Amino acid sequence: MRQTPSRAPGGVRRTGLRLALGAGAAGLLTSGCDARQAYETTFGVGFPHPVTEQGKVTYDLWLGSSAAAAAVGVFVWLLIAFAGFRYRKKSEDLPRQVRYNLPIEVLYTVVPFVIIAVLFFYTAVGENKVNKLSPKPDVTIGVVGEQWNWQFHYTDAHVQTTGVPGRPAQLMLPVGKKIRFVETSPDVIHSFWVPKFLFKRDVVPGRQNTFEITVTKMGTYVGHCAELCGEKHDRMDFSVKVVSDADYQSYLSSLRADPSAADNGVTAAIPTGAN
Ligand SMILES: [Cu+2]
Repeated sequence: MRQTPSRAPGGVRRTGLRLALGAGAAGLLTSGCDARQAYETTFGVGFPHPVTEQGKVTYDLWLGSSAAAAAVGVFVWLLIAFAGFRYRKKSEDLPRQVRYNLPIEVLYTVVPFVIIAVLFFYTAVGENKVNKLSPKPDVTIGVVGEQWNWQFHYTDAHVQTTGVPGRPAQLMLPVGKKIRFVETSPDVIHSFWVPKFLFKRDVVPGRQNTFEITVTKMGTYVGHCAELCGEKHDRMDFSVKVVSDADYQSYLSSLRADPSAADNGVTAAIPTGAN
């Protein structure tokens, strides 16, 4: 008597698996946005969503690093679980004692090195993008961090806004423009930090630090000093209001006509010789 082929159930299962994988892949292709959102939700782990072109670079680096860390973590947990179950105590006999396994030792030296090299590569590429300065920025803003407040120079309007206790400075910026920041400090090290920009840069006495940012989303964002700069360091908050270019230009015009028109802080013409 012939036996019923035993491959049939397995074949059905494999076909089902192929169909499921195909449907999954098709779903991913047709809902790229959903896949991206799921990727961000899984690996964003607390990072604010960026509102600048440069922040997007930092954000993507973070997502990639988190995904790599998760992959390594899961792999290590699986290895631990495997070793725990496979080699758990089975008798009172001493297990076979081994020393040195050159291939394994080379592997666990080389693999972390490769992981670090890949992370280093993407970090260096991302850092170069974030630090890139354009030959001709659209707007230049002077940033002065001093104990214990911020001063912003609208160099195009020749007007400055200085934060005072109870009235922190508000920096107005146009959306979609290349904005160059030139930082100086008359006293100690401060750090210009806007969390939603995913960026901070130290403000160091005796030197000018420069960076560029292009904001992609209008809104009002909080900023802080991220360097413990003295007793009243906690006072060093400010805000950044990002508006359309037309609104920014009319704001500059109003500042030129009447410096006291600034929303916050104390505004005045930039003294001769300052940024
Ligand atoms: Cu400070």
